[in-house]
Amino acid sequence: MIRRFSSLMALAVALAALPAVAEQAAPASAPAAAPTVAQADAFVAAVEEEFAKLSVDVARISWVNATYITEDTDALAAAAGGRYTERAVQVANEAARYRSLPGLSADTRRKLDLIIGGITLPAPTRPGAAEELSTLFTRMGSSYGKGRGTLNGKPINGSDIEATMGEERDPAKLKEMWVSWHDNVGAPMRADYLAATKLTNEGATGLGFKDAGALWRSGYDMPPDQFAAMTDKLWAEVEPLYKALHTYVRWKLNEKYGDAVQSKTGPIRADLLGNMWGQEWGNIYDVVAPPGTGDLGYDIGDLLKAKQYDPVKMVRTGEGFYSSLGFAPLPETFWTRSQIVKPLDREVICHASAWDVDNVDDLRIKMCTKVNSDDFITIHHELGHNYYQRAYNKQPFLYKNGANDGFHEAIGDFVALSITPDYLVKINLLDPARVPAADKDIGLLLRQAMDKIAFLPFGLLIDKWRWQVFSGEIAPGQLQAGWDKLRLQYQGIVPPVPRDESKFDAGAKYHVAAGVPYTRYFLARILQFQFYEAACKQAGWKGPLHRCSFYGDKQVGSRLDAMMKMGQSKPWPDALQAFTGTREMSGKSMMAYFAPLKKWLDEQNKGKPSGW
Ligand code: X8Z
Ligand code: ZN
Repeated sequence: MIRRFSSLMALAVALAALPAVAEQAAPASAPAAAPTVAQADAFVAAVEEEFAKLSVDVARISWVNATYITEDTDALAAAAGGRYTERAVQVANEAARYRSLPGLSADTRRKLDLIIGGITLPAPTRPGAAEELSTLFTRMGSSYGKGRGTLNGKPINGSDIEATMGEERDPAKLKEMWVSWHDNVGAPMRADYLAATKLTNEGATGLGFKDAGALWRSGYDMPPDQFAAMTDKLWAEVEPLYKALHTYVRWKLNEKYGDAVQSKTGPIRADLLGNMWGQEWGNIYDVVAPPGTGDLGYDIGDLLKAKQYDPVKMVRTGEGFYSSLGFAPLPETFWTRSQIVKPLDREVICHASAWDVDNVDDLRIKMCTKVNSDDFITIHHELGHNYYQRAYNKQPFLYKNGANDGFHEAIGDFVALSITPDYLVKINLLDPARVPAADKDIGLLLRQAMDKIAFLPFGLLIDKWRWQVFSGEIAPGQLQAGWDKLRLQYQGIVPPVPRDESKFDAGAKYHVAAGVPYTRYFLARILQFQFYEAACKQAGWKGPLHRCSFYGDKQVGSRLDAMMKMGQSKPWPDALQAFTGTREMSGKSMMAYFAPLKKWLDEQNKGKPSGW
């Protein structure tokens, strides 16, 4: 999650506009008839000035709410968010009147589009609607933050249950955690979610979009339908790899747990995959490791623990990677203002996020870091947001954003692909004698695929579900059935117990509760391999792609900086070209990275049941 004009509203946790500002300091408003180009330019400039200020107030309220959830901070955040959204919708409506003016500069046209399409959760203009919508998302986000499941009948908080799902192997306990989390966190949100959907749709149609899904799909420098088609095309490119992984993993789970828990055919039971949402499966690598050569000889979490890393040292290590590329150290305030560990004395939103509170250099992360492999990667992910934010901080306000939201999500992951065994040796985490030899390449690739490939259908289906809910294709009485259907269709997984419409499993995923779009993560999973392949080429890497680390490569760093500095000032293909030389998003780099694994999986899968 990142904080900026558009995603502020996506978060819906604290969007402030001082009411006096909203009413009095309106930017040059559009005249009733025949506005001029000069007026359009002045309007855009005034919006940028107004929102640059408002966004800082919002960010501060939002930060306090997310790191100290109480009735009071919820109320403050909801009210502030409501005022901000109300004002954002007002200026979006004004912007619409300038949009088709002949003779506009490319920048003004682009900025008008960003003003109109940049509101992720727009509200209808009628009085009270914006605050109502903001209250709903604040409540759902905070409920998520305060959510508890159970383990052995005892309450367990969100960050603990998330980590335990990765470690526990007893199917009865996994089932208890899965069911309790989904029942306790998701189901109670159902009515709020429906109300919020209705309001968001009304807001989106008021701005001229078919529905809120079309609005969400409009932020990619192409028509919404074309964007949907592009995501399907990308999925088709990588789907064979997912199918092969699914076949292999199901077989291994059946070997481990037996037919009564995981059958040899059909879908995989969702709670057996080492992750609450079945979105990344790397935590069960031990269950699927190739016989003989599967033991990689190290696990990042174990290495960190052995060297007595604490969360702050993990973040310092992440910073060290970016420094090695030539980026300036994080500001001192990053260290004093970030939430790196979970506070013991209050409720917070543990789901990781990166913040840029003053739109310049007040960078922060908010995590409940545990010393394990997942959080080591997540730190690099969050820092990627922070370095991106700082890189574009000289852009005008409306361009302080990723080339598209997938780019923002891809930077840190792309960097983390460089966490190879050789890199771990360089930073003194791994003993050189324990660097896995070439015969472990399949194991290394499989470990990566369990996180990277497994995620793809999940990354796609979350918004397929929301797009269908927004469009009405999934009816209000079918939220759960629609969710289960997509989970089965794309991921080939099923809940460990039957679900009915009193449940609301989608709400047990943070981004649904908080109203944060998710297709960005699907795009990022694809893009990060394009960035990585390009960086390794720039670095002159000769060996197998997955062994490449561009740690310390200042040339890669400066090309990355050049792309990130562009912010959202140009259509995303321009940014992609600046770093990779190509203008197309494509699954080819990802397929190239995993090519040896695909071959190996196909051999393993011979004669095994495939599909579900
Ligand atoms: O939400 C995140 C980041 C914050 S932007 C931790 N991610 C997605 C998720 O956790 O569901 C990163 C990977 C996918
Ligand atoms: Zn992120």
